[in-house]
Amino acid sequence: METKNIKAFPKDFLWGSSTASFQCEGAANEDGKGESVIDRRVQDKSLCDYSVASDHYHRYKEDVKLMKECGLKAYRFSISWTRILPLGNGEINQKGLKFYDDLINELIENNIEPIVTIYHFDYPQGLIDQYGGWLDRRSVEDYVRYAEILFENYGDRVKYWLTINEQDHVMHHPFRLGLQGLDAKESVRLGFIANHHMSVAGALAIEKCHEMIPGSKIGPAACFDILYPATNNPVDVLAWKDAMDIRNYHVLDLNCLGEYNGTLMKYLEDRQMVPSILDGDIDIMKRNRPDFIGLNFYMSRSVKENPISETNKIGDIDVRILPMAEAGVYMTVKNENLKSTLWGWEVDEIGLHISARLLWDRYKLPLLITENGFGHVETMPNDKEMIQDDNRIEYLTKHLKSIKEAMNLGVEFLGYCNWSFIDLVSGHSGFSKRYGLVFVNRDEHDLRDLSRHKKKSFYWYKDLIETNGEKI
Ligand code: BGP
Repeated sequence: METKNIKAFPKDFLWGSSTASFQCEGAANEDGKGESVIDRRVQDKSLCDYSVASDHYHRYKEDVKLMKECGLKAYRFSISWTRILPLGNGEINQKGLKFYDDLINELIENNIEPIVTIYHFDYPQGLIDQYGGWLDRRSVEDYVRYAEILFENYGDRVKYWLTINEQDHVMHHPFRLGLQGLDAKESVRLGFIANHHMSVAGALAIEKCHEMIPGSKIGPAACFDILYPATNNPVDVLAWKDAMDIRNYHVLDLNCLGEYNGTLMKYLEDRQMVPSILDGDIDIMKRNRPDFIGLNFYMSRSVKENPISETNKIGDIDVRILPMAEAGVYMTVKNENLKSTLWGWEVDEIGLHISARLLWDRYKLPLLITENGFGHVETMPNDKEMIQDDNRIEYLTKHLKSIKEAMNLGVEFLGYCNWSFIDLVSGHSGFSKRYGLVFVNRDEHDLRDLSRHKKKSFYWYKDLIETNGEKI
């Protein structure tokens, strides 16, 4: 609805920007870093050279200087588990600890609040080799020990923590679990086992964080690509409700309520996919509620019914990026009302407004936008020019407006971190899909000079932060 007297952003709003370790650091084999599932997957450099990424490991001072110039109040980054523990458990690598110690000090000296993601996709290959990683219960203990090391070493300076980035993505992408060559159905079944272990591990990390760092705030970073019913036919609305419970709410229900929702449990039972839940697991999750929800938002999707037939049987799953369709549950269809990015992501700022309100109604936890951004192809400008990324500015402006509107209706927000500060390696599309406020001069294979160049959106964001979002 139209509302009057839209509130201003709060004075302590965390205007920030995000990255993740493997996507920006590079130095994949330096200073004792161990191998992660990402390193294993990208040994074949046909897509892109990840081992250098944006070279942030060597240029972090220059990058923090740019953050300072932009006026960032917060920087969300992830710690590479295998820099700290090369095998995922066992010996600590002091050089890895030192890198993040230096980065955190640099941020604090520049009055930038560090927001640390404990684990963002780059799971230790060593734990896959030892016992199969998240599929084994031992993964819970190893994750918690790793988190404790971070709390012990950085807790005096870091107050904001994120447990796991996009647990729902990890469980649906076999390569993030170190799995290969499985059929879709089996990988979904194993994904739910991993999901349970991640949920318990995340809850135990919340417990430790609260014990070890008084006044700290910790929560999950969840991807919530909101779904819409494709039509007002009740069968499509019902498919939408099922898909929301099974695809969108299920991880946050575990993280924030300590519950397997009823729809999900029935779905798992019918497919013989209920993971083993030990006595006490539900209690661990229930008693360790996060302080906020980190929300990664990029797009919406639309769904319709997907009736069972002779050729479309229960358990049939179409795995492209995520399970996009399931026989007897739902199928994803194009939304003709929305424009898409070059990668087919349907741009939908109103979807962010609706998501924020749905999450607030269900969990009553403040939101911290941990990712939101526009991926596009951009080329190095000549000396006197600047990249005119007006499309990115428009995307970010509209999404921030939605946040303000949701705020006006009572939703609490701690801050906003766009994805990403500098250009970095995309999760699926190499270096040609750029999100940064700062251009990094390289392409997929030619590393060029990796120099940094401020885009128009950098100056737009700087101005916005200076005026506390007044122009939104
Ligand atoms: C999120 C991930 C990020 C980032 C982003 C954009 O799912 O948390 O790591 O990659 O999506 O996705 P992509 O790089 O595939 O465009």
